[in-house]
Amino acid sequence: MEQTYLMIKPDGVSRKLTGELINRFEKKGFTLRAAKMITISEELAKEHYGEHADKPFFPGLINFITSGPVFAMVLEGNNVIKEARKMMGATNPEEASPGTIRGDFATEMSENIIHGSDSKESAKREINLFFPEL
Ligand code: RTP
Ligand code: MG
Repeated sequence: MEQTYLMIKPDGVSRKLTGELINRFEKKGFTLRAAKMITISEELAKEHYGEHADKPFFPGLINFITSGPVFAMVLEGNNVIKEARKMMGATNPEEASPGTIRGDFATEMSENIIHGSDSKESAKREINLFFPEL
């Protein structure tokens, strides 16, 4: 069964959206396989977002994602990588449709509530990075 890596970002955790978001994914029919609350080190953040290392927003992104606890999850189900991304909505909340997580709960790109793996390769890499025991 397909698995993806999801992470409720520090803004989502501090706004107490963790339960609401888990609820959405479970109601959809996906299974929570693993979960933990962690504060990410700078090193892990840079590894996770390595593909963006050369982008101008990288320092701000690293600063933000390490600014407080995140809720890290492995979610399992049919086509879950793509479906979870659909449920999250567009990266920029201004473009995210109502009904999506970013469309419903965020207003700006820098604080967009949740991360989700964008491909099978990313999912494998990110699950290994955050849940090496699985
Ligand atoms: P994520 O990795 O966090 O799930 O988000 P994503 O796939 O939808 O978007 P991605 O392109 O991977 O970007 C990672 C995060 O960097 C911030 N970002 N800022 N132009 C910008 O200012 C810009 N572009 C991206 C966002 O917070 C995005 O979630
Ligand atoms: Mg991404």
